[in-house]
Amino acid sequence: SQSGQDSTASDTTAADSKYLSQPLVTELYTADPSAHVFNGKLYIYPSHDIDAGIPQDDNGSHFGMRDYHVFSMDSPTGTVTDHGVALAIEDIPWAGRQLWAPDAAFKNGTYYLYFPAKDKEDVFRIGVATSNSPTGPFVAEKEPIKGTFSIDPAVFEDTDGTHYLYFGGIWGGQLQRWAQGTYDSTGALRQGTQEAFLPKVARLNADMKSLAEPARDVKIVDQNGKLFTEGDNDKRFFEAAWLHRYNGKYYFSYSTGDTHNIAYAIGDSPYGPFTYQGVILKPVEGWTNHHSIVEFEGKWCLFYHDTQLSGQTHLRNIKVTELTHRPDGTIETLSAMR
Ligand code: FUB
Repeated sequence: SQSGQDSTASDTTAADSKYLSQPLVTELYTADPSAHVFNGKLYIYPSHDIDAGIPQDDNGSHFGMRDYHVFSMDSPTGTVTDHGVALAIEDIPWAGRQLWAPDAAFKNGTYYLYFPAKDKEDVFRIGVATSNSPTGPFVAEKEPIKGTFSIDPAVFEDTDGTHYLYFGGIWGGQLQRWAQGTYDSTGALRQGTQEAFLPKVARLNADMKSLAEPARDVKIVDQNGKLFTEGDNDKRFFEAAWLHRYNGKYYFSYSTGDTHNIAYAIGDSPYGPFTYQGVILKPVEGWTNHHSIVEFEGKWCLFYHDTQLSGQTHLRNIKVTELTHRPDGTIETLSAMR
């Protein structure tokens, strides 16, 4: 099945014009779009939202996704092709439930799909699956990646070919349960003046399926070099890590979760520290906000989602719009609703 952004846009009603852009896919619900250019073509690796019939709670239990589809586009304004099921939960030996936001990478003829899922003990882990095609089908490894936990993997390839895996998310993403380095189901969220939890990063081994080092904290600091507290919840990391490189600088972007911004910070190394700069995308319709940033044919694209098609927070639709780096390297703030 196919869904063209152009045809969707031509169906736009007056009421829809309040949105920054129109849904890329209308046949299924999609979210958390991780976009990459492989062999000159744009590929999108989103979550596939379904109504699993599970009531909404603060742990995100209502996000009960069971498989992934991969989409491709010839251009950011072109037709979107759905390549069908790329990986299903039944084919992931260790997974119990909830296939959340994935990402993908390419190396030496193999495509890698990274994804979070709860294991059979209900602990979020990050898995990897491989394919010789960017659209799958992907074959999952038997075990999750050793040394990973929590959610929202994002893989960044630096100019020297080194790959880094970023991950983590608080609340339902369980990052607070790993505060001491091992899993503690009673691990509490932080409050007020306590230091906010930090996302994680580790270099990947050449096999792309294992960490080359223990995961370390990604430090996000204010203009004075100070880490954020939990009380700074309009700026601190919540989930949805992404890294892109622009003019030799590293841009770490993420969702502030309960305050619904996509924020960003700039650093000189993929490991950080990253200095907070501001908001890329203001809150969208729906509770979650999750994005990716990719350069395609000289233009920078911001992929994101909202709930325009369903009006329900767990049934989202992916979108794309242009992102602008100003001459001084900062990014223009976008408002999702006009
Ligand atoms: O799609 C499920 C979860 O919602 C993702 O993993 C988070 O980033 C949020 O978008």
